[in-house]
Amino acid sequence: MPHDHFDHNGTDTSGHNRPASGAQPRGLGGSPPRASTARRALRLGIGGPVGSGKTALVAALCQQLRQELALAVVTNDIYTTEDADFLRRAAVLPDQRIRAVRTGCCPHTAIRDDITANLEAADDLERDLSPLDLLIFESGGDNLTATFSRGLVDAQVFVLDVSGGDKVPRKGGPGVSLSDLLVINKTDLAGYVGADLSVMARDADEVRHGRPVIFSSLREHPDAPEVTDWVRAMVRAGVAA
Ligand SMILES: Nc1nc2c(ncn2[C@@H]2O[C@H](COP(=O)(O)OP(=O)(O)O)[C@@H](O)[C@H]2O)c(=O)[nH]1
Ligand SMILES: [Mg+2]
Repeated sequence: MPHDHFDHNGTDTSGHNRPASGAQPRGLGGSPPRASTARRALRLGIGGPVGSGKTALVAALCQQLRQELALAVVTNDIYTTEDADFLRRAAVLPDQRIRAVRTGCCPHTAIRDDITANLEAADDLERDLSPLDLLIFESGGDNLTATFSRGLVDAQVFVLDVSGGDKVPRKGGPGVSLSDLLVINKTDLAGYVGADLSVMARDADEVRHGRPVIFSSLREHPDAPEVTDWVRAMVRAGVAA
């Protein structure tokens, strides 16, 4: 693991508290090289319904990109720090590169309307870990209307899964239609729920007018290779404002 060596005092679980002063890095010898020193981190939002595979995707991205990019993650849950705890247990990044925001309200509000807690968490991470190449925000699970404020993220990924049925893409909504990337996950379950992937592909193309769609099975391909390539290309392209 290319973990850098921080102590664990700064593992803020609210997103509001400053890390303890002891949380300063002891050494950055293991830090991955930064892709560029000229621009700030790409801020990438990952939204979508509860259980569609957002945290599994965040874990995959961290594992695939942590050696080549300096990255950190902010999770959003209503009452708990469940997703951050999962990512820490899975050791996808050093603990202090993972912050949990407890939204206390609909996570949709915290990523679109009142983004203060997320901005604070991002500022803390940028201050403690700078320079970063990539900052990932995972929204708490939400419905099809979830979108990120452009004041918070530069690009957004929306994750659906096939178990809701093949009707979901044609229901549209801003996440499905307007996200920079639509991921349709759990293709391994399509046969069990009678979902026709070609219908999902056709309907997604229709509502997205050429914006990209990637089908994935994180069960069969936990590395999420295509999504990883897409994120890598976004970072390299310098999409960050
Ligand atoms: N069968 C299957 N299960 C998956 C896949 N991706 C994620 N899961 C499982 O779906 C559940 C919810 O995933 P999670 O990442 O927590 O979803 P989130 O609520 O969107 O963050 C977990 O039990 C995952 O292991 C997949 O591609 N196929
Ligand atoms: Mg999650």
